[in-house]
Amino acid sequence: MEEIKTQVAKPKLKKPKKFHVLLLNDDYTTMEFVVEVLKRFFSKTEESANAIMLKIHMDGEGVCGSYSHDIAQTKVTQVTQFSRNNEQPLMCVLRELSD
Ligand code: TYC
Repeated sequence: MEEIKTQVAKPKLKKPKKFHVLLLNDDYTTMEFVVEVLKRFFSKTEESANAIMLKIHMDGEGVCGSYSHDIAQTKVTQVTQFSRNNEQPLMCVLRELSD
């Protein structure tokens, strides 16, 4: 009888990468608008939205949340569209997290 050889496949799953969504400071976007963005798109409370906005204002940038690539990219698109619709130059960007 012919011998049947089987091999066990190595697991090929990699840990999904995470991406930070950041807001960048500028001189023109109003503080009120940034707080509204943080509440509307990142589910922040008034208090934490204010703290994050002030951190961005002081440091130049700040993290709003971390997500899978698809969700992070959707947040960037939505925030950018909302900002342009409201004539605000606010910049929202994606940054890959090193693990
Ligand atoms: N620097 C802005 C101002 O003084 C406020 C601001 C905060 C703008 C955070 C952008 O991501 C930002 N009106």
